[in-house]
Amino acid sequence: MDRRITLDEFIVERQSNLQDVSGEFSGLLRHMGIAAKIINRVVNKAGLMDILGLQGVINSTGDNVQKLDIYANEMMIEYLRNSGICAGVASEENDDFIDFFDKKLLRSSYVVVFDPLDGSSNIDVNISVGTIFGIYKRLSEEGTPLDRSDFCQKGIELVAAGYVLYGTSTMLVYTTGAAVNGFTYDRGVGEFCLSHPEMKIPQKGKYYSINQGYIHTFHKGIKNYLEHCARQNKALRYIGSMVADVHRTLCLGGIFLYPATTSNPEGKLRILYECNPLSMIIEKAGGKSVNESNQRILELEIQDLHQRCSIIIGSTQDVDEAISYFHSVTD
Ligand code: FBP
Repeated sequence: MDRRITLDEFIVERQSNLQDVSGEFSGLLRHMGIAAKIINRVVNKAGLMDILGLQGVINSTGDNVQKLDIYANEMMIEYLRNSGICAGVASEENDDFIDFFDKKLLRSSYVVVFDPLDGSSNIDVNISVGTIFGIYKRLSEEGTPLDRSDFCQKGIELVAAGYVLYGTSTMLVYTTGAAVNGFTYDRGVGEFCLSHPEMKIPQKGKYYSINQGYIHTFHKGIKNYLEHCARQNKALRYIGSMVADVHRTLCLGGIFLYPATTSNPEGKLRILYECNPLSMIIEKAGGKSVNESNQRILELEIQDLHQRCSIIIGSTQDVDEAISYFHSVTD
């Protein structure tokens, strides 16, 4: 019986395609897989541990931080630091980037940006949450301290992006710029195994995903588009965890929108560690990702680690249709 190829085997097999002579990049990808397993173990039994609920702290983007957010964040930082092949990280849960600078560190030409646990509002109620990550090649010279510019790079500079979805099963989906591949965690062998090779998003889908509760604060064009979706009998699906909503969109097609609102005039979601990595995944799967001004998310300039943007992401035909509605409305 054919057995499933594991994530490690898959990465090693493709190391030559990546011209990753040193194996450093492949090593970093493998470390992301192990960090995912460590977080998955706790997410799966969170209800049995004293790890649910709020930590009682507010993070740099004003969110009430959950205990599990902190745990996942510490695991990612500790694990990437100990890998010895990651120069530093920028996380949703830390105001500033963390430089792992250490004279002993041999080679560290990559930095990692991540949202340790996306969908915090769903953690305590056992609804799917996720980890989102992006890998950049550092701009500053190896063996020297990192600089903010090593992190504030456009999404088009990402060398890899992915997410882990802690759902009915745990999946890791990533791309290094070519295909998008999905791996499902097999508890029996403790490995992520290739389950969704070369994922492609349908050109059009029957689902739209948005927090319609904010409709009174949306731009007229968005309201018109939502009326159009209703007229088209498009089905509304909104989990409230971006990873889960975008994963469904990747698999079944459709569109996920988080527009600007009065409380978040720039949009709510963060470019660096939420929108860019998921936009790379969707684009490499044949979809599209833009903001309300129809600018490609991956081309947006980043000045601040926690900069926000509006986002319309999903099947190309659906995104184009939505944009046509926004632009048909002249304020
Ligand atoms: P965090 O949980 O990582 O802060 O992410 C933000 C997020 O939870 C997204 O996952 C989700 O799409 C969105 O916020 C939900 O926001 P809202 O509750 O305003 O609809």
